[in-house]
Amino acid sequence: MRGKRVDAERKRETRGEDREKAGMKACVTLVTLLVTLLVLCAGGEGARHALLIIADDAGFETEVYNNTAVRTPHLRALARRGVVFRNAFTSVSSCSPSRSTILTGLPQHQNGMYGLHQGVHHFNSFDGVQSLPLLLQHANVRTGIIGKKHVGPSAVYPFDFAYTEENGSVLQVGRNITRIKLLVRKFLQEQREESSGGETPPFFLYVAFHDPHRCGHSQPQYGPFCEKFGNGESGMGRIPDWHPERYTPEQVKVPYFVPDTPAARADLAALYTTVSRLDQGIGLVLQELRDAGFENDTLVMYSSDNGIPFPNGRTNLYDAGVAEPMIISSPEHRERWGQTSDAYVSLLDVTPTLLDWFSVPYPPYSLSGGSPVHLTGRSLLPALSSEPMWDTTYGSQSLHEATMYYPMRSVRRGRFVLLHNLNYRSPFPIDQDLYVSPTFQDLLQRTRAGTPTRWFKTLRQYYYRERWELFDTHLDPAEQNNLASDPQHEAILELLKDQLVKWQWETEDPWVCAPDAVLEDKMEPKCRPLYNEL
Ligand SMILES: *[C@@H]1O[C@H](CO)[C@@H](O)[C@H](O)[C@H]1NC(C)=O
Ligand SMILES: *[C@@H]1O[C@H](CO)[C@@H](O)[C@H](O)[C@H]1NC(C)=O
Ligand SMILES: *[C@@H]1O[C@H](CO)[C@@H](O)[C@H](O)[C@H]1NC(C)=O
Ligand SMILES: *[C@@H]1O[C@H](CO)[C@@H](O)[C@H](O)[C@H]1NC(C)=O
Ligand SMILES: [Ca+2]
Repeated sequence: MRGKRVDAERKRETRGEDREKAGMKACVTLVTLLVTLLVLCAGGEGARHALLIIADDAGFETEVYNNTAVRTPHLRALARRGVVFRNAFTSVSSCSPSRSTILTGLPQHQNGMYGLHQGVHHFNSFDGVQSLPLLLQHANVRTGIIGKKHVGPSAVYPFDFAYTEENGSVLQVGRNITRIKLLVRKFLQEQREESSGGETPPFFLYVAFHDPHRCGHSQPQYGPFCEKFGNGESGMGRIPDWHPERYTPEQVKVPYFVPDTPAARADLAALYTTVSRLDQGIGLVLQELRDAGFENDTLVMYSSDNGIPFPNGRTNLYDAGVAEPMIISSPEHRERWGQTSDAYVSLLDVTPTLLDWFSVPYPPYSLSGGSPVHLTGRSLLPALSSEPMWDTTYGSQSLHEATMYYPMRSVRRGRFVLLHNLNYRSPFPIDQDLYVSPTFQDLLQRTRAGTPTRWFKTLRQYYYRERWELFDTHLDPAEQNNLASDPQHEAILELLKDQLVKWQWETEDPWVCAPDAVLEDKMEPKCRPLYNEL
């Protein structure tokens, strides 16, 4: 904002020089105008701020998306002050890769975060990536992160204020909503203290809840979704600000991609309880923003990094893995408050949106030494004024855990989605966290025993996929009827294949020639055939 103002002043100055020749009077008028502008600037009016709230593995378990079984009053309140997107998608259904795309605007195959960041494998983005926090820092926007970071290296993702799993307990900074509230308060207080002469500098605060991620793999003592952590029961500790909401297995709404079994229903009920902690945490964060007086200058974005951790969900590029909740609330765009948008938007749009909000340009640079990097996402601010005609999003997944190599690329356009499963001859891999979950264990046991699974697929279908999958999501929202070999859909298949590969070239995808050719990228990059019968 301030950058924009300075530019405007410079332009006015240049124009002023021209006019000097035309007459002194005009010049005096201009100087007066300039002084007025400078005074306005120094007055601190108009500094814009941004708050990005990302939940971990959250889905549509909220009334905002018409799930009436869950109570999430704070998300509902946020939706009343913003636009709800019904077609928001992540490009990748895995934690670190998704967070890297949120914070860079570049798909995982371009920024280098191919898989999860934690542990010995610690996937990282490339050193040269110019991330959102880096660009904002260079533009004198103060940056803060509270909660789950899960990306690296530090030099690519710098934050001025950081309370994350890197220097604390992820349960505390990501699930203890009292702790999160106090950290937000601290950040905003420091922000006020940085004000000089009444001017509050702009800030970007990223609150990355660890809720409602599963827990059974890491802290099983707190229940499958850590739904007992801090509930005041013996050994669980207390989170003073949390009033747990409890649900019975009969109350939950079972999504089409989850087996309707007692085990899965109990699993979903636990998820709902954890969603209540997320929702109340969001309420506390927004209250801190109001109390600190920033409500009317702050863009608030809410979304999640990937789909819910159930079979067909997280780690898949199917709808259940990539469709995300998304609410954007802007104090400067009230005309669409309370409305829903059908525009197709992507988490790759978060970085362009926030750069636009702060009037920070994306710099020219190259990662490959070849063509310059450019963002293929877009600013979503126009959608806050009127409904746009955006109808396309892209997907790109390579790994989740290091052993879970299953590269996929996808394009969604209108009612059609095309998926390219590059390694379709290997079984689809299962992550450790899902494996031990009550829902998946039940599915395995039922499959082995030959009893009805009450699932919409067989495990065999789930593990073994066609190379190309084309679905008509209007007629077939569960994506079960593959049209890729249907002659009637050949035209749309070819169109989407072309569009997908074009995006892969544009985003310098190292997998662009796989699986039936090799990318030779010296001199003129091209695909050289393997004759491997794929
Ligand atoms: C919820 O349902 C109502 C009524 O059918 C519909 O108008 C609204 O768009 C739905 N909201 C979302 C986010 O899908
Ligand atoms: C985490 O890092 C911040 C600096 O960003 C520091 O102020 C804070 O004390 C650290 N927290 C812990 C628990 O070490
Ligand atoms: C949550 O954080 C608050 C404030 O730091 C602390 O008093 C409380 O014990 C914490 N709760 C748990 C369950 O760790
Ligand atoms: C924000 O604006 C509304 C009216 O538009 C006003 O009622 C409220 O007090 C303002 N909040 C702050 C923190 O200035
Ligand atoms: Ca996640």
